Order: sequence, then C-alpha cells, then structure tokens
Amino acid sequence: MRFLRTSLAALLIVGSSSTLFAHEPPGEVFFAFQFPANAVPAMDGDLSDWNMVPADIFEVSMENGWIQETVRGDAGNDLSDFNARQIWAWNEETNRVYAMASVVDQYLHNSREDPTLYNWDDDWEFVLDADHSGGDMYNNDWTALPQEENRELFFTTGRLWEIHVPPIDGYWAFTLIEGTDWLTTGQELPFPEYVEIGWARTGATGGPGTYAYEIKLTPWERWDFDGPGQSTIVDLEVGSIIHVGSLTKDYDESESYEGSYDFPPVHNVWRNANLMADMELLPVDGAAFPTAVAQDSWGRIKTHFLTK
Ligand SMILES: [Ca+2]
Ligand SMILES: [Ca+2]
Ligand SMILES: [Ca+2]
Ligand SMILES: [Ca+2]
Repeated sequence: MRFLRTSLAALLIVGSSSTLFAHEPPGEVFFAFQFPANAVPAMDGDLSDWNMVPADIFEVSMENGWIQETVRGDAGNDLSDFNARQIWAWNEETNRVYAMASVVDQYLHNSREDPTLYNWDDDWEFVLDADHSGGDMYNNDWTALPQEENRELFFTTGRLWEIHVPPIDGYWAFTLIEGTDWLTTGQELPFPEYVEIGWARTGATGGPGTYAYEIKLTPWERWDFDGPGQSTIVDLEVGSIIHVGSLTKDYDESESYEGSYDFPPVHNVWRNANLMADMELLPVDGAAFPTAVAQDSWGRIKTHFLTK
C-alpha cells in the first residue's frame, strides 16, 4: 500500500507545481475520491452512496493503521472497544469536500449533562484546511485577547466540526471554538449550501452499536465570524492538495473519554493544521462512471498499479 500511494502520487503530481508543506505522516499523501456531479452523496446518514469508492485506495481506518488511539498512550487499538473507517471525497462542480465515517462501539455514550456544549459524549470530529495554509487554528495566547480580536484568529484558517448524535434537546452539531456560529445554532444548520451533516445510529445509549456520519464541507480559504460575505472560498481543482484530519473521542463507562482515535494519529491535529494529512484531489474515474465525461487517465493509472 505504501508503494501504491507513493507511486500514484508521484505519477499524478508530474507536471504540477504543487509545493508540499508540513503534514503528517511525513512523506505520505492520501487521496480524495471525486464523485461525478450527478452522484455526489446525500448527507442522510445512509452510507450506501459511498459503496462505489474503492476502499483499497481511499479508505482510512483503524484496521489499516491510519486511525490510531493517541491519548491513552498504551498503543491500544482494541477493535472490540472501538473500530472506525472513513473516506474523503470531493466534487469539482459543487466545489465541496465530502467525508464519511463509520464506527462500531461496544458502549454508546450520549448523556452529557449540558446538551448545549460539546465534549463529554461519543463524537466524530472532521477538520479541514482547504487551502493547505497550515498553521495554528487554536493558540493558547489568543485566549488572552479581547473577543473581537480572537474571533479573527480561532479556526479562521481551518475549521473543525464536532458531531454528537443522537441530538439531546435538539443539540448535536458544533464547530470550534465557540461551539456555535453563523453556520450552526447547535440544533440547526441554517446554510445548507455551505455545510450539511447526516448521521445514523444503531443500538441504544449504554449498550453496543454503530454510528454513521456524513458531512459536506465548504473549502474556506478564510472563514470569518461575521458571515459568508466576509469569508473567502478556495476553487478546488484536480491535483489540488488539501489538509484533512479527524478525531473521535470514545466515551464508554467512565466520566472521561477512554480513547481518542485520530487521523493522522497525532492528537493536536484538532488545533494545528501543520499536523493534518495531505490529501490530493483526484479526477473522476471514467471507468467507474461510464456515463460521466471521462476526464483523465485515472482508471488506467489505477489498473496499472493495482495489477502489479
Ligand atoms: Ca448518504
Ligand atoms: Ca468503546
Ligand atoms: Ca487554511
Ligand atoms: Ca463509546
């Protein structure tokens, strides 16, 4: 797999002037699948619209080692305690990034005392630095600044979404650092053109079950607290490298979380975009979508490397 990733990246980057900045793991490039415009996934919690994505190239999972527990410190990745896989994708016409995550958890914890706040429950966190600028999204020094100044800094160059489901008193969709902003009231997402989130859960709180998450993200160049008019959006293109990451805190039977399963496997990916994964945006696979306009030789490249 390492050979495949490296070779495919080298091939696809030929002729591009992309500059690779700091990222985790060093030297590793991941890939975002491109859905054709007529097949972008519905953000409804039903993950079947992702079945067409080749897992051997695009899946990031506990089982392939790209998601790992990073806080407990015992290198414990007991799949009977927590197991997860995710896929990242995009579409050029909609100019949006899509991601899904699928979780199996032996103890579903959804009982935080204050439902208007994030943390203290099972979650999934998606992080995107779409213009690959890197840098701090959260810095302790900023907390000393007046609010009107720190709002110009916290999570403006990269955004983190934290999802707690099922909703409690209607609260489930949060974004750091303040928990809510013009994109989310915590209970509703008023701008579905910019962000949509779908979810599903099987099982009941206190027992085993599964979570499914889907998110559609806008590739902000700079997100502004004052709203979309003050924010700017990146134009995603084939070959662009974006920064992505995810975290998920697994709360089971104790009051604090019992593990944070993170991609890339470094916990501060939530606050520092330099620690995110480099992910290259691939063209539509013409072989997989014969009715779509064949845009590139991606299918030929894939076949060549998968048959080696
Ligand atoms: Ca779906
Ligand atoms: Ca668990
Ligand atoms: Ca950025
Ligand atoms: Ca749990």
